[in-house]
Amino acid sequence: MAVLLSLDGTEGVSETYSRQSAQRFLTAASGENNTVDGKGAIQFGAKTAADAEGSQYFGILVSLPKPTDLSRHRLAFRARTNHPGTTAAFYVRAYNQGDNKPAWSFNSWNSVLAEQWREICLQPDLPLSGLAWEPKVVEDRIATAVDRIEFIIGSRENDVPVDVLLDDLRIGPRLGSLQELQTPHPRPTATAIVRDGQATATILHPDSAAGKQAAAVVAAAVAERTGVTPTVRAGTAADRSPDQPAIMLGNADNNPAMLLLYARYFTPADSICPGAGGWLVHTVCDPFGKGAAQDILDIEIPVPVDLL
Ligand SMILES: [Ca+2]
Repeated sequence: MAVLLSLDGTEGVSETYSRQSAQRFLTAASGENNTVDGKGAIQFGAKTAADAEGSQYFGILVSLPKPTDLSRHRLAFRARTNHPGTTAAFYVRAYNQGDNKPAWSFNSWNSVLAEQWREICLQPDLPLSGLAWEPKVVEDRIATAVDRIEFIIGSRENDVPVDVLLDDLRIGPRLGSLQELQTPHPRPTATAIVRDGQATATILHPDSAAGKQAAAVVAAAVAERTGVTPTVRAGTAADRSPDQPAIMLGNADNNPAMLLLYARYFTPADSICPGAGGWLVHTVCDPFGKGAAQDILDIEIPVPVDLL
């Protein structure tokens, strides 16, 4: 994601809601635990009125350098509060240039702000960080020329402190959702491990004498059938999401290359399953979405456990 605003200070920031409150503040925060990017953060807050009836809100508007099309994007920023017990509400809204009604609006009354910094991601229709999309507020407006973003905090309690610190506003491409899927991902039925006289698959084995020996057996079998010997080496954590087909030996407990596949339930192979004396061979087709039709990432997992 790219930095949209580094939110270092109060330049280009104006107050909204309860502007007449004498007990509110807007400042540039800095120092340990008060900034994430190390260049300062925006902090605003207030002490709520002692005699108010109903909810009290305090907001700021942050100007963007130029109108920005958010319709195909998501936003992310860091936020925290010094008063998690009382800063119950958090709203974020985005406005198109020249329009005083929001084209994006999210809210939560569930105390999403904590004392520790957390990342908040926003994308219409996709609840990412506990803030709900507000279709009735947005109506039919599309965020194609956003020139300012509003952050609002609120409380239903009287005579209590509320605040928020905001830092490092970034923009990235919007995430796809299940509702937008047009077709299922293609399911390849074959994977080339040798193509045009070149090995396309690497054999990744446990870093042990038994692992090395097992890999040599598999490499020899490939060479016998194709005339090409694939690269053989110990699997590492850097191999968890390989770009090319791989033949992985062992299991998640003795081959670090398999940890991500295991964590995502693509393979059950660990020291319990299939267990001593058991074996399991299976293929995982393009588990990380990196393969095109002819370049499918296949992971084959021969697990002659007794050999390892
Ligand atoms: Ca900053």
